[in-house]
Amino acid sequence: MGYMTGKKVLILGVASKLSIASGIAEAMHREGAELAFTYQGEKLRDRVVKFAAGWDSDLVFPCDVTSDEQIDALFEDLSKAWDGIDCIVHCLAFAPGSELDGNYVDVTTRAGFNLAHEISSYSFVALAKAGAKMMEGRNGSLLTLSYLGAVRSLPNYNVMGLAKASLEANVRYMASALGPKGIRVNAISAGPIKTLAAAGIKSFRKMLEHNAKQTPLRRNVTIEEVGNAASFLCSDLASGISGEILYVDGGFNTTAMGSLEQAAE
Ligand code: NAD
Ligand code: 0WE
Repeated sequence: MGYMTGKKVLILGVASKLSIASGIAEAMHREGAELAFTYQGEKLRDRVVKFAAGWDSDLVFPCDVTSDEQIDALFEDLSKAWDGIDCIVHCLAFAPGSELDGNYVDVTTRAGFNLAHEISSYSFVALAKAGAKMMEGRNGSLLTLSYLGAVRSLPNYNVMGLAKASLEANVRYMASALGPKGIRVNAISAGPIKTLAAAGIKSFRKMLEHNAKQTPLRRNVTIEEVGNAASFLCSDLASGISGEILYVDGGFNTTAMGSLEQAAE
């Protein structure tokens, strides 16, 4: 019997089979969890319905997190199928593409800053708020996905770095606020992975190559590895862990000079 047996998990952010959310769904399904999914915009609907069926789920709801109405409707609809929710997995982010390319000070705008923070950070607490009633009394947990750009600067990540810094602070404040109700709140800070969100980024391939060479494990991580860590963090095996940012990055964040293997003599 899998260690997620009996858990009802809502996963936001499946857009393709490459999505980190898909790696998480795969691992949680393997461990016996019951899953529900959301999609952003009607264009993605049929695709997510198909993926959900592959994980034995027919619970698929629209949710663009910029809309309070859609967030409320999500839990209203889900409550007709489930008597409660054990976990919410927040696997989404957005900043305008034009602000993820070039000099941070030059390309950042008020509108882009606000949108990045709204979608990538505010939405996490908004979901916790709207889902609180369904999560009551179940020792549940919330999980989100972050990136090292929250705590270090790197080329082009720009305003997304600030949004992830806000998201990580959100994890700590939500952990404090929801801990008394028995709800744990954590994040995984994943190494770079080629997903749809990454496909839109200039020189992502070059970054992946560089990153692999500078990582202790000498390779990049996979959505399966993130999925396994996510499944653990959302399970009762992690009952003592809250407010934590767990790095699943092959050790990249722990080194100061990476590797000298590529350096010129
Ligand atoms: P992805 O493109 O597969 O997923 C991103 C998801 O965000 C999509 O499903 C998209 O529909 C959703 N989304 C965007 N705006 C939304 C909105 N307004 N409402 C609802 N959903 C919205 O890419 P991914 O790489 O799997 O990204 C998932 C998470 O992982 C993000 O938080 C990302 O920052 C994080 N992350 C990614 C990497 C990486 O290298 N790929 C590394 C670390 C963390
Ligand atoms: O969080 C992310 C990417 C999130 C993302 C991606 C896009 C591309 C398309 C947010 N918004 C958008 N907007 C779009 O229009 N990652 C951790 C992956 C990522 O993105 C980078 C990275 C890494 C790593 C951008 C620049 C530098 C590194």
